[in-house]
Amino acid sequence: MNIQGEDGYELWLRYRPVDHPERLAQYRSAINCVVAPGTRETAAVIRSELARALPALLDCAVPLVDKPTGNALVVGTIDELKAISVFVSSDDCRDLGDEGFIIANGERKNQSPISNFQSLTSTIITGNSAPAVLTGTFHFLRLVQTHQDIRALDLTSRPRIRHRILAHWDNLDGSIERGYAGRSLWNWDALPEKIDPRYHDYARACASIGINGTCLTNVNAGARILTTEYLEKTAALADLFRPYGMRVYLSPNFSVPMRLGGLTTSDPRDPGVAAWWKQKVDEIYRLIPDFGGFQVKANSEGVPGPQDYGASHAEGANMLAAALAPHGGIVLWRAFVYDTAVDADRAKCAYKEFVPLDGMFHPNVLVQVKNGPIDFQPREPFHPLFGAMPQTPLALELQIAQEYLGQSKHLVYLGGMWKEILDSDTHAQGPGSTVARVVDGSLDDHSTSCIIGVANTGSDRNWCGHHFSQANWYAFGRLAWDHALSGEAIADEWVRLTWSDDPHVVDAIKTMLLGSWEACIDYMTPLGLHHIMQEGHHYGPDPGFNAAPRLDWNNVYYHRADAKGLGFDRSSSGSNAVSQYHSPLREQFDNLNACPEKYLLWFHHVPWDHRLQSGATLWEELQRRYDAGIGFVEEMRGIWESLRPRIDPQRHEHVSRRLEEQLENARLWREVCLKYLSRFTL
Ligand code: GCV
Repeated sequence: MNIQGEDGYELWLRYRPVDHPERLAQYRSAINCVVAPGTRETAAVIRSELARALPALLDCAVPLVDKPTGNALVVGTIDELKAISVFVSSDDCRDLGDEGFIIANGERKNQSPISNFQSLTSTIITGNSAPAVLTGTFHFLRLVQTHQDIRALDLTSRPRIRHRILAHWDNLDGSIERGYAGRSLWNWDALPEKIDPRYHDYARACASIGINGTCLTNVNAGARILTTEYLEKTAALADLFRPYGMRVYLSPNFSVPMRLGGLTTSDPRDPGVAAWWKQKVDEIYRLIPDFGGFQVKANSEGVPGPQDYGASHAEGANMLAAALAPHGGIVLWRAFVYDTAVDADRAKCAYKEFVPLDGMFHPNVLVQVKNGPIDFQPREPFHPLFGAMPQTPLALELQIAQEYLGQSKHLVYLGGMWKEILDSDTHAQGPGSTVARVVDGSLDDHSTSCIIGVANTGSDRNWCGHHFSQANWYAFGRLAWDHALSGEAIADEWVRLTWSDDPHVVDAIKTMLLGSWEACIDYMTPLGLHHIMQEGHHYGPDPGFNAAPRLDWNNVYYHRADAKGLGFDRSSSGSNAVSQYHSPLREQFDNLNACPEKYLLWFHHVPWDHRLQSGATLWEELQRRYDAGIGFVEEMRGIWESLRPRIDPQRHEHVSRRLEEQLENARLWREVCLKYLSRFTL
């Protein structure tokens, strides 16, 4: 048991000695030495990771050698291995793509994907590209870290989604919009000369979970990031991230041709504007040959866009896409729009604006859609755009930062939330048309796909503010790679890697993680309530808030409490947002008695005395939910306290303090919300 103090910096890459005698013996005999012959920068990264990890995990020397002898770990691309006479059959590599990897060893020689390899007991990690081998290396290390049997490995893995990106809402002054873990990781003033070693650790962490892109700057963008000075700084980061298989993306401001280029318009239909962007994009690619592309917020929350000139979202996106296409770049065009002139129900706006544009976007444009139709609430039904734009690849945008879920003060594991969204059946092409299949492109046969998560990282020593928020960064990456993994399996891995392999600790922490999201919903926004957080910072409750200039920036707009009942009537007799879903969901959501209770107040204005499945009235059930949410936080506090002897004191103390704050805040939620709502029920 490791009870030394830890500060959380190492994340899930702690590489503590294997605390399992039988497995340790197996690993030591399976890995006498490492052969990693590559000459590219990524190969150096692989060697350095193995040199850091294996001696620490196995608590013995593991030499790096030129030729496999004895039981070696042989790591390299298929071509690199060929050069040392280790041949992998072409059949086995055919379906790997450029990111998939194989991990196999010779004990299953006759069935294994490794042919012509003499040693029966060596283990091979290979793939078609160096970054694929790096991902495989991290996967192998994870097997060792979690004490798996590695004697008969025959494992092939490739990502289901092409672009797996972390989106940083980081500003050039070092602040982070919705950042709860300190300042930005990017020290723009010191770049490009000074490279913070932490950038490497960031890239290691991302690569270890399969993230292959990072959008460095806030979607609420200024103009400066596209100046040559800042592009050179960006290029320094791109150079650093490249060996880790990560591409860099930026968020431009749509009016930058006027702000930087001195043009009189930023109208995407103006040839001068298109030429300005082409020149700017060419400049970017001269500095960053593998630049990923642009993530664009336009005509949203006051940010400029093509509609300022009477042009459409498609025209705006396509103009940028045309500049990026010759270089292989993509446009992630955000569908987070809610113009009150489009519809009085904010939840309906994006669908109404974007569905008519389906089929009009260039092939290198993906329309980026948040998981739900409002804004990263504790729970939302899936966004109705999923399944409604078959001719357009849709990127799924998730928020790892818990803007509306207690930020870095509350322990809330989001794996379950994201799985609920990914597994939601849109019924777009009959049963089985899940959001996951829309996003990975398989439903509509798109060759490109993307998932993007708003990062929760910052300069805090433990990266994410709360030690447990690291689990959400981890879960995002693992699901982005393979959305078929369960939230539970990911939680299990993360606990073993981050805390301990002691079964008691694993079970206890998993209980905390797996109950935490539903508990948060219960003590904040049960039964489909939404957007009743305090204005501006979105932490804590304020259901009565009604002082904003826009109707839909007020909390009373969302819950509509009155003497009759509670909830937003989006049924066919209300705003009819239900009509944006395919049958049979539309009918199910429309019917007060068939609507899943988790979405009840999202779709219906429900009478206070309406009886729920439990037999309780709405009012009684609300009270029960608030109590249950608080009860779970109390339970987490108890579980955590019981783990004190088994967890290092530094992290234990930090989490204990956060749990106290969470409990206090959960109680406040109950007090404020029930007091406010009781005005209408009494
Ligand atoms: C980056 C919400 C957040 C904003 C964010 C916006 C968006 O409204 O509160 O901070 O802006 O979403 O996703 O564009």
